[in-house]
Parts: sequence; structure tokens; C-alpha cells
Amino acid sequence: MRRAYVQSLNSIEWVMPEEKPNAPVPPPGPPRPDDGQGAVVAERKALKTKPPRMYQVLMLNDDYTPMEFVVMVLQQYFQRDLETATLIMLKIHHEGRAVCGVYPKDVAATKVELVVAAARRVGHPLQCTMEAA
Ligand code: TYC
Repeated sequence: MRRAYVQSLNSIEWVMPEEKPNAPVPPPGPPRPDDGQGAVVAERKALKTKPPRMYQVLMLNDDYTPMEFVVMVLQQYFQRDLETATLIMLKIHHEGRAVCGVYPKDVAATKVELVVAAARRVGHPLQCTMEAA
């Protein structure tokens, strides 16, 4: 801002030419970098988090695991209703494999572990795997 001086009767005084006593206060401009004078600048950063990579949990067919057990697994571990669980079980039975659910990696891995453990506890050879969706 440039200042000018004017000479009054017997003194020199500094005046701000654009300053008028009742001039409206201009709105604040965009934030400026911290000048070390105590100014606080809020910066808005674009969020860079991506959604997690998802994994399909699949069950595979075999000749020994009872159909009822597979339906129970689909209801208990994949929150399927009886009708949906039966349809998924039949798809595995006829096509060899089917997707039971899609989850973030750690959730999918836990489901695989729980399903295989439940099957082995009662002596069934049911196979459950995961792969990137
Ligand atoms: N094929 C099995 C049977 O006839 C049933 C079955 C379905 C087994 C799905 C495994 O993931 C499976 N008893």
C-alpha cells in the first residue's frame, strides 16, 4: 500500500489516501501462508483414501460334505437366508464352485478360516478359498 504525505499548516503528516473513516471493511481474502506472526491457515487437502480391495469367498464342491451342512454354513457365516443359501449350495453342487460373499481382505480370510475349522471339527472335507474380486 503506498502512502503519501501532505503538508498541513506546520507539520508533515502521513495519510493513507484510500482510508476513509467509515469505509466498509473488505471481506477477508483467501488464506495466506503462515507469516510467523501468529496467523492460522486452514488448508483443505484432497482425501486420498481408496476403498479397500475386495475378495470373493468361494466354496468348492466335493462328494462327501452333506448339502445341509453347506446350507447351514452359508446361513451362519455368510448371513444368507434359507432360500438363498440353498440356491448357492446347489450352484456349487452343479457348477463346482460359487461365490458365498465379497469382503475386505481380513474379513474374507477370517471367514475362510472359520468355515474350514467348522467343517473339519465334524469331519467334512469342505473346501473354502478366497480370491481377489
Ligand atoms: N456335492 C455335495 C453332496 O452331494 C454337496 C456339496 C455342496 C458339497 C456344496 C460341498 O461346497 C459344497 N453331498
